[in-house]
Amino acid sequence: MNVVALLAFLYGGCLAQYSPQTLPGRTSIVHLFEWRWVDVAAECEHYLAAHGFGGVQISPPNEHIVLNNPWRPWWERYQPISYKLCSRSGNEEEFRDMVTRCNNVGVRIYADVVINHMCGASGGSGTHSACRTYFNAGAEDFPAVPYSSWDFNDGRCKTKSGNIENYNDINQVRDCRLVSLLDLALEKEYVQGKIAGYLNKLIDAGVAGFRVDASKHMWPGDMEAIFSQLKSLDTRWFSNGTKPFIYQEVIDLGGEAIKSAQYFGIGRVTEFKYSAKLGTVVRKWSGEKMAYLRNWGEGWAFMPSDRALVFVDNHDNQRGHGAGGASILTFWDSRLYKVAVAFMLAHPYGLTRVMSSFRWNRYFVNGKDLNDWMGPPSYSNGSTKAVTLNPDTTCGNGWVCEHRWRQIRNMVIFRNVVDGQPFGNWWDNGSNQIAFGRGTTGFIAINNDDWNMDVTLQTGLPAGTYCDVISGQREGDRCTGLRVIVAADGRASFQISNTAEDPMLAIHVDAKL
Ligand code: QV4
Ligand code: CA
Repeated sequence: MNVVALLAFLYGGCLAQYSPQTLPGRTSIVHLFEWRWVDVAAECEHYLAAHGFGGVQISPPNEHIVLNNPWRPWWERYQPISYKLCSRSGNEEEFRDMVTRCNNVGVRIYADVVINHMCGASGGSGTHSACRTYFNAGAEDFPAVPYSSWDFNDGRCKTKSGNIENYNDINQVRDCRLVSLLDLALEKEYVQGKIAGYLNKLIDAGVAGFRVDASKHMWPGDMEAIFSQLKSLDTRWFSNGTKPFIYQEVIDLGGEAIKSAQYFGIGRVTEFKYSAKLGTVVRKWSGEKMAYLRNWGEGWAFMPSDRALVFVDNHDNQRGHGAGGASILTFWDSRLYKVAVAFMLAHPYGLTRVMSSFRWNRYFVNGKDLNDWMGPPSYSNGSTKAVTLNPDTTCGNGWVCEHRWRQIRNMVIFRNVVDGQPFGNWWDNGSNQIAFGRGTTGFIAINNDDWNMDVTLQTGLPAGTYCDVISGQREGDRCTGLRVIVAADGRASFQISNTAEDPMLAIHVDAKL
């Protein structure tokens, strides 16, 4: 190995935990929230690989509590009972089969790992868990791990209730119970070893990394002690010595004692400001305008781009949980949602995660959705329904499949095409009409004003006729959508009606006719 290669290797090795280890040119991941493993595997093979998706965030794969009041809430999966690979999404065999099949078509799997706690204190005792494994929450007894009361933080927590009461007290946030969830003593080598064993089992199955749940509630030093015990990724699919991708769930909207930056040494961190702010801008609330997006990213006091995991909505804030607020855009507001997702995927900031949801019966009382607990589409015995496909490639059985919406799926490809190209050729009308390009490879124009947009702009693109990937796409030398003609000087005219189904146009060099 020459010196340059050696340096590149060492550099790559050191920074491995920030890279999703996707195939080259694949830049986004998708969260298939609550999908069954058999459906994820099929989606990798039949859709994600062909449409340029880099990987999938899956719901927690370990054994969790089963709750009947409310009935089978989605959040039961955030209450671990053991580290057996057995959950509402499927059993261990199905899990291993999914990871293998997705990797075989070049789509990575990232496991959502819940390692800060076990189930809630009032979870009862018995075998009401995904694999009927016995536990006793009151006695803090989880024999299948095994954990006993020695392995929990009770002694270290100083609040009266034993729960987190004040988010400005770092010790409480990390050593007390998050909404009564039994808080693991992560400073104990024994506990660290059990968790590292669980994560290594997932690595052995072939996962490429982890979404680390509730990271704010764990001391970075304890997390480092756990992650330093991790194996390299499976050499069936990854080169020798590749470390797992790590992205940590820390909700830092500013104003709390715990900052995202405290976790940068371990891996990437979720940038929740991105989701909250983008929703506010696209909704034009609080005096925000699309024109202000000119310096989006670090210019908005977000974390460094190479540390950020970004999204328009996630499984919590789309239903009012964890930093949810009225500004968050979701599939329920589909027109504005597509605008926000298109902007995210066109803009270079951060590593992008697309949300894929299920529908539930929202029931608002005084602005709060009383059905925010509702679990995935399921049968009366509690088993999750399959993701079925309609003839028009949308999903049935209550699955929303935002990632299959033409406008979103085609922008995932746009991001792959423009990868590495600089942000440039910004234009705005001082209000809510904006446009920008990515070097010489792609350009997007959005009209979020209440009047028509009609401008000629420098796109930076080579001359030619391009197919708009929002209204359609290039299929061979045919375009199923609108066309945009770029002149020899790189300029093109953009007319976007404010009442268009999707008020935007996006073109890139792979959609040139
Ligand atoms: C309730 C009360 C407690 C009370 C207890 C008594 O709130 O004060 O002591 O009953 O039994 C569920 C219920 C919650 C209940 C708790 C324990 O909603 O009301 O406590 O269970 O029984 C998800 C849901 C939570 C859910 C949890 C466990 O969002 O509602 O709690 O799963 O099932 C913060 C964190 C951030 C977190 C976010 C939601 O900093 O880390 O809140 N986000 C992640 C996940 C999220 C998950 C968890 C963390 C917990 O993304 O989905 O919470 O693993 O911002
Ligand atoms: Ca904790």
